[in-house]
Amino acid sequence: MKKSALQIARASYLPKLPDAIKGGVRCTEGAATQSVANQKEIAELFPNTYGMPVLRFEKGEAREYPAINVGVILSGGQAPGGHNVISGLFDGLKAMNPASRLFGFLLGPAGLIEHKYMELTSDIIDEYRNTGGFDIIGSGRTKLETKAQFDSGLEILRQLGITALVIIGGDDSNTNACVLAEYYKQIGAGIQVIGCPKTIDGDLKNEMIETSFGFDTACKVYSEVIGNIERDCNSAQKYWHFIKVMGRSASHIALECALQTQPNVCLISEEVEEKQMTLDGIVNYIANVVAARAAEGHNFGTVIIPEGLIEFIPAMKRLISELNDFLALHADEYAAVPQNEQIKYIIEHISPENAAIYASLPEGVARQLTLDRDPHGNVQVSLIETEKLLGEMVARKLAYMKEGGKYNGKFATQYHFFGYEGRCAAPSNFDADYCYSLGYTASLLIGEGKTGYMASVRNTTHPASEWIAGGVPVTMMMNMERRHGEMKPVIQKALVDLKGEPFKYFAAHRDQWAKETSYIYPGPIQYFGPSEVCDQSTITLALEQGSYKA
Ligand code: FBP
Repeated sequence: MKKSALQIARASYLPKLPDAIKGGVRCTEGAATQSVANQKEIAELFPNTYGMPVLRFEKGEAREYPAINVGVILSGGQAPGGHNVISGLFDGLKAMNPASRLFGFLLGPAGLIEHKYMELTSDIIDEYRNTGGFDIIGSGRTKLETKAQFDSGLEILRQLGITALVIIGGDDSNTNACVLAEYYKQIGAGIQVIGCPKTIDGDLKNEMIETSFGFDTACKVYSEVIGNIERDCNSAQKYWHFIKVMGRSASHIALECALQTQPNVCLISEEVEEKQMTLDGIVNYIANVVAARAAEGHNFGTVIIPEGLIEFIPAMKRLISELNDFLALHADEYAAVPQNEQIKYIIEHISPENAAIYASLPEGVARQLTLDRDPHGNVQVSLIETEKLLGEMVARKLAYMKEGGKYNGKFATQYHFFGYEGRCAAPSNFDADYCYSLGYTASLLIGEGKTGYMASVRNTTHPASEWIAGGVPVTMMMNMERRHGEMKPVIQKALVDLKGEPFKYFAAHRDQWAKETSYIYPGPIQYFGPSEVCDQSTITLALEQGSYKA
């Protein structure tokens, strides 16, 4: 396969490992742990994997490990660095015993259930070191949650002589990994299950997991292009750019991109929800920023919008929920309504409060809210063009303000959505090292015979040599949440903490960024060059760990 010059040069990059795990290791155990909430319920649901201690690897004597066959699965959305998790796992297993073997299940958890797999040999692994994407074995969103699936998985694991499985995924996939670990332990299957924290969304993090992998690279890619747009915007001085960035529910990506690029406006869904903001309130906020800049002769600007915003606006959430229920019950009747009467039909059939909001939406968005439903009958929020919704509503508001003499500028818009552009980028040095260390740590957890653990690498704002590698029991991160009408044990999702340092820093500067043109242009990720250019962590992580230098 033909390769780019960067791919060729990058293939020889040797990811850094924490010093503590470079040679022989010993595993130290902390005190027994508790789940973050609902301790009694979670202890009852996980009698075999609850309460285990946090583990830490320290330098120790080299020792012999038996050869072992291990399986690996990539689960959910792509995130830069997945290939390095697999290469770290592979190298770690081979370092423990060169006769160990690694099998990859294809296209996500479905590969395990449907017995589709391939052996990952050193030739294959070498092709994928330090590359982006999940294409080495593919990924998928099949949920691993029923006994039948677990049993079907067990059949192929037994056939291949696999006694440990590594699941690389987000909060839901790692929750399911823990349920699987518990089940295999309960039935005495002799299969260990270890998780690795993946998602560009950055919402799988807590005291023991400082960041999920991929967040660093994806945010740097989006910030590069947002910076380029800001520079274009400041050069031509004629457009307002409305930029939506991925992040299904949490706004970590939007916040990090704002910290890196200092746009005129960035919305944070968690704040919108806490302040119970209305769509109108958000539109007024943006329109006022536009008007204030216009008064200074600046008819241009940038607005960052988190993908999940719409579901955090309380009134929109209620509207979407009523539309979900209504369309589930009246799908056929609605389908028979002629297209030009569909909006009117909805307005006449839903509650007056929701009908008023629905009627106020631009036609395109109103249609998206009723047409695009997922297999569970829910609207697919990520397909709603929130950036256009806000741009069009701000334009309407400004026209109204103009009539009242409160605005006298020009408002022309450009729209962007950045998501898939960043999920498979070649991992930054941070992600390349972090992912490799996570995979290597997973191999050590396997070597220790552990199950129900997630690989954890901490102290990540320090040089990689000082990183702390270990394992955290998945049950420690769990609480009970309502899912599809039932209370379920799940890993607690980390939304943006409005009392946390990253948000506080943003909130302290946003008025200035709104008024002035304070753009920062981060430029592309650098893989070779001075450490202060190539090895920076995200600003979120630096602010959280108290190492940010403004
Ligand atoms: P994961 O949580 O599975 O890592 O995926 C995150 C994400 O990239 C979201 O940011 C986005 O909303 C979603 O996946 C898109 O999903 P899909 O890849 O199925 O289009």
